Amino acid sequence: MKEHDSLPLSDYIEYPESEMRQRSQQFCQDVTRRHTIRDFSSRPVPQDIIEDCIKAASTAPSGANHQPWHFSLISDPEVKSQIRVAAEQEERRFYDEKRAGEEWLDALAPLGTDASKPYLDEAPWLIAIFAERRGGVEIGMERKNYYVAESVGIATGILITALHNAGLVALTHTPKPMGFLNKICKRPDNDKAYILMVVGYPKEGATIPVHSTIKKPLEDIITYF
Ligand code: IYR
Repeated sequence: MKEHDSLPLSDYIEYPESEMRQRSQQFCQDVTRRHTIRDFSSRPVPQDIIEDCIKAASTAPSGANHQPWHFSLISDPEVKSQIRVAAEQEERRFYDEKRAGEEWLDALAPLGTDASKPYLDEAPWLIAIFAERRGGVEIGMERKNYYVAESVGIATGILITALHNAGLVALTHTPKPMGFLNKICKRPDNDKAYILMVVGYPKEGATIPVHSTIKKPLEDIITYF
């Protein structure tokens, strides 16, 4: 490798194989209990817990370590309501005016979703995740970012897992198009609204669609060489 500043890897922990097996199985069991939820309670969630989950997400690997993500944390009912109004407007075009097209609407039928998004008002937190097309490793740098969608996708995956680990539930909501989020969250045009994460506790009697519990078996998703 070329000359560069480096540090010893000091926080790696190696486990005996039996413990690795136990830990990997335990983690798999834990994340199998994660479900995408659309029935949210309005019970508040302390801000510091959300911040810890975002801190976990921000450890994600990213193109050239530019960390091309921004998280707008929304708990103000007025802002949530603005987001609901704008999102439902897009969703009505998507569902009711059939902008989605028949094939897409057919694919969504087992989820039972429609243009009504009460959780955008009801859940205690909305996290608008933005992908920064430009930025660089330090704030204010005017550099191109790389593998932006991949980087933000990985960070979002860690965020979802961290939220679940903390005992919260989430919905990865993607009203399309999401340009209205730039305006409401005061993000520059260079940012692409990536996902609107709805976060909180499940409402009493919350349900999950049977469709979402059907997971592909390993033999269908792995090939060995
Ligand atoms: N954004 C819409 C539609 C939607 C699209 C997909 I792909 C989903 O997996 C679920 C919903 C909505 O939130 O209803």
